[in-house]
Amino acid sequence: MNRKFITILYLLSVLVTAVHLSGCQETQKVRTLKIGHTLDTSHPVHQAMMFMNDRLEVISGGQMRLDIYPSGQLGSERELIELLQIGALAMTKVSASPLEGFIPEMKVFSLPYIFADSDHYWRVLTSEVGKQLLRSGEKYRVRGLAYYDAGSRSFYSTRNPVKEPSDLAGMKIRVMNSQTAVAMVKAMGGSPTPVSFGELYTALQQGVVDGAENNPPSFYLSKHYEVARFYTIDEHTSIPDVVLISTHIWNSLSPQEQSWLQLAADESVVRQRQLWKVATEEALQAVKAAGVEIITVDKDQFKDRVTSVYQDSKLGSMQELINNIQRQAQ
Ligand code: EAX
Repeated sequence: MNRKFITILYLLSVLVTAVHLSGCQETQKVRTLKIGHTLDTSHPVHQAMMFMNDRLEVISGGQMRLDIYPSGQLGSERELIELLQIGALAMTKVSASPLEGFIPEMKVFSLPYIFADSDHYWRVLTSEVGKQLLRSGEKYRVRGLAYYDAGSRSFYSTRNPVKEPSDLAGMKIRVMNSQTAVAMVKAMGGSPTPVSFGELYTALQQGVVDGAENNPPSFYLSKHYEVARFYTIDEHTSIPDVVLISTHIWNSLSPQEQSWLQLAADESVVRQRQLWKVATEEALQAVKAAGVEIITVDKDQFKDRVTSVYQDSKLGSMQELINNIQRQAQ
């Protein structure tokens, strides 16, 4: 069977399951929204979703709740977005990186070193531009509800440490399903290899890839540090996580249900940012204690290598957006 056919069969089976479980179920007048994600239950994203559920139940007086499916049980981030588009799944949280395959403007978030620091990052996310980007998914049948903190991503490797960009030469580096991530690793001199997050531990262990890149909590909680013993703090990207709802499901909610859900999502953002900060500190300490070598580098060396990523012709139409983000640096 070819891949396309398998995908169609898979989607059909999901659709049939959806009729049973329903992306949005009404049992005894309780609206239950299914939300799937790819991270572990100990991850701040999952914890924040549990908080969102608690708040939703309280705010709605017990009339709405979430049903959370962690650890990629329902598919990779790309597949989860597709399920939202057909309304077979109500909600998800994905990185803005794979989202660029559906919403081109999201590419700007995967540009290396676009944010000067975390203040700049949050200033942009909460600005009019950030809000517009969140809403830009509507025409692709996914509505952004909120941004979660996903910190900064750095390289990690199994055999050799990355101390400067030239160390990436000949290394296969796992990237997310994102053209911008591919372009970035290429520009830095590595060989980008898209692998889904759920398959990455084995890919690192078996030498399918020589390294990957992620933020400290995901590096730690995925246990990738067990096989990748070098973590290089080059912080090349700060790509937000995006909480999404299928527009099919959103439009089926009453205005009151929509506002309850939006409020619970907004409150979960505040909680997630607190959880994130603690999780980042804990992750770095824990991997260090487990013997991972943490390498600090001259970030400018990495920055100097990625100017070509900004010259990509497909970014042409997004120049105004990029300028707007860069103008908010101070
Ligand atoms: O969105 O695929 C990844 O590396 C992401 O960081 C992760 O799944 C969270």
